[in-house]
Amino acid sequence: MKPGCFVGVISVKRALDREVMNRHVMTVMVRDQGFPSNKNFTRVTVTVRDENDHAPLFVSGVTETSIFESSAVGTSVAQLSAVDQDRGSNAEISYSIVSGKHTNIDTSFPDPSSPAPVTLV
Ligand SMILES: [Ca+2]
Ligand SMILES: [Ca+2]
Repeated sequence: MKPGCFVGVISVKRALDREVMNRHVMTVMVRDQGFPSNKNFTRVTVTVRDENDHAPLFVSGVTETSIFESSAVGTSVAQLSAVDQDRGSNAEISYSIVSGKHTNIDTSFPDPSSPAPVTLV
């Protein structure tokens, strides 16, 4: 550090939430103690990086549907949609059936960002 250089620190006062505000732009002033004092200003931009602090949420509640027993293999049974407030890989969603009798039903993911159709296999 150069002689005569004084350090000012900007610190977090309250918890940050990227999903509420992902960028904080502020103007910081430096002032000497002379009389009259001299001042200078600079702009500081703080970007809040994402943490995986949100679970995916299904857009609709419980889904109940029906299908004819004669339905062809590949027939769509239901489409489910979910959202995740995080960003990037923290917001990527995949679907899987984790319980229930479903040996003839499976999920497919033609596009991870689109609703997940549940189809007969
Ligand atoms: Ca997430
Ligand atoms: Ca987040």
